Amino acid sequence: MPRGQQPPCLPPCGGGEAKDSTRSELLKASPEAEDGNIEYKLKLVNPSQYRFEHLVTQMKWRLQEGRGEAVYQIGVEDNGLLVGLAEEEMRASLKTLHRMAEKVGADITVLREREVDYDSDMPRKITEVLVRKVPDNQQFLDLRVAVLGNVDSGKSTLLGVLTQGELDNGRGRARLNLFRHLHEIQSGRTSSISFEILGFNSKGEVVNYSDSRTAEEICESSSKMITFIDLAGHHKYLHTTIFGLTSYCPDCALLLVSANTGIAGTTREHLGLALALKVPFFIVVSKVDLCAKTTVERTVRQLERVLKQPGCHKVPMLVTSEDDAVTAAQQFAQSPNVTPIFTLSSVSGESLDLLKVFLNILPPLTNSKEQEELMQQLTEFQVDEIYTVPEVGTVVGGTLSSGICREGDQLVVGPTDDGCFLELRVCSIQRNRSACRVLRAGQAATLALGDFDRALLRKGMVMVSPEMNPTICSVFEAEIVLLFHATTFRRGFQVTVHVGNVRQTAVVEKIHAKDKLRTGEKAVVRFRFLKHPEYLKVGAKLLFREGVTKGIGHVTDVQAIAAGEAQANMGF
Ligand SMILES: Nc1nc2c(ncn2[C@@H]2O[C@H](COP(=O)(O)OP(=O)(O)OP(=O)(O)O)[C@@H](O)[C@H]2O)c(=O)[nH]1
Ligand SMILES: [Mg+2]
Repeated sequence: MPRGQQPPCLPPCGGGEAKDSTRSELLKASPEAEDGNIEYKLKLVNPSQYRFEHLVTQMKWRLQEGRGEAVYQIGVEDNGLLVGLAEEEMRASLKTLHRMAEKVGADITVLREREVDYDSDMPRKITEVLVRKVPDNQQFLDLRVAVLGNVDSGKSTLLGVLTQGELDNGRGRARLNLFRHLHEIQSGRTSSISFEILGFNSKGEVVNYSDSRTAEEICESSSKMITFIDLAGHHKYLHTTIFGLTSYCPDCALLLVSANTGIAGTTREHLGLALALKVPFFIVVSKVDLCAKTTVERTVRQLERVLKQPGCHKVPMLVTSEDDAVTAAQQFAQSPNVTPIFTLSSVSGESLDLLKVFLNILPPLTNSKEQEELMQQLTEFQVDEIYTVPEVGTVVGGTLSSGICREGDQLVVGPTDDGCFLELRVCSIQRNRSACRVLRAGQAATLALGDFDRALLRKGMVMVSPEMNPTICSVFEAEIVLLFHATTFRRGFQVTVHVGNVRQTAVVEKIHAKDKLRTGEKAVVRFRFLKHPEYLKVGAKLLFREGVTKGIGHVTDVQAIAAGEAQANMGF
């Protein structure tokens, strides 16, 4: 179901606001949506062979809608009436559900059971079941989560704890495996972008380095894989953090806030980035072991206040039980405004389980139709990192933004400084350090390019199918909002522009219909890249900054240039 529609999931029966709800509200969920991955079933008792086949087909369709995951709510009528089933009927229904899942090769896990009380002597229950099947052409279901938050809020530590399976000692032990540079180990500060993986098997159990030695082993045992993108909290590395958020196309972001400091340092800035880039996010309040309950509550209240402000328009949802975590995952997937808030500790492990329940159930946030459409398009891979690997040669890391990429594909990469695209061959593909033959739109991977000269590549380039004929430009227009500028923003001003994985200094050539801009004002602005042309698409989200100056917007026009004309166009 497309995000933004009314969530059809059940209202929570324990905790939170549900306690205040009247009984009639509790007994009705939103009617079942025709598309989407949630299916209501009143009962599934002894179906005829014909009906069973129909149920199996329907399950396949729901799984396809949820890109490998579906939720069945048993005991609920199509119109959302929470009727409930007596124990015997429920047992028979779950047995049928098992048979259906077996037939399609899926696994099922009971998410939760709840009683509906109609004042009768016989207790009736509703059971919510997660059905998961890794699509035949995929190794596992895949979700990317960017991790944001102020310096020292505990981002790397939380990821260390989740992915290594051992608690932290409060002095930085858990984050040690995540650091990539010596200076990071010495300072305790993340300066680069690192990727960490957390798997879940078909039963919803965590698969991480506590019982697997290598990433390959984790991939092999998992049916769902969460890739966390650990970003830097320090202001000094904001460019890298923005790059992580704009170029790796995360499904959602996790914003970490330390319980003892509350919103501090770069928290607001990171929150603003997620809002500007329309990346849905949830919040984890960490370090609850360090402070009194009242301090944790104060931080949560502060967050709730900020989230509800007109600029944010979010609906905060505090998660305090497993039941809340299930509801939060479903509502978060269906409405971009719902913002779950977890409170936990990476040292005592308190409430870490709730976050794991949430992550296990959280479905991919793009729906199957969008995904299908992206896969039909021509191949386009964003180059985010470049390495040289001994005995392999040049390797690029990045994300396939559209189409499909196979081992052996011939692609072109560019634009070079003079606006050309160069031919190359994809020798092999790896995802999460394991070999993979086919890459699909939305997936991140590393591609080995054999002896292709590394010096010809740079971050921000694209590798596309030769038929694409990509438009490149050094001059483009964007509709922008100036978020902050100390004085006035005028022609001749230079800023660092971020569009997807493109990051380059550009000069403001013209502000349409105005000669200057002040904080909060909107305009269409013409920019010119200073170094080399870039591949940009109309409609792409744009972010720019220079010192305290900040702005966001989207590309409205590109002045396309032909290959080879670039040098002249850049004024060289
Ligand atoms: N007591 C306690 N300490 C924690 C907790 N989480 C993290 N820490 C400590 O907080 C310090 C900072 O944690 P990091 O994980 O490096 O913070 P970060 O957000 O990754 O910081 P940057 O990468 O610099 O942005 C470390 O000394 C951790 O041991 C927690 O839940 N409780
Ligand atoms: Mg860190």
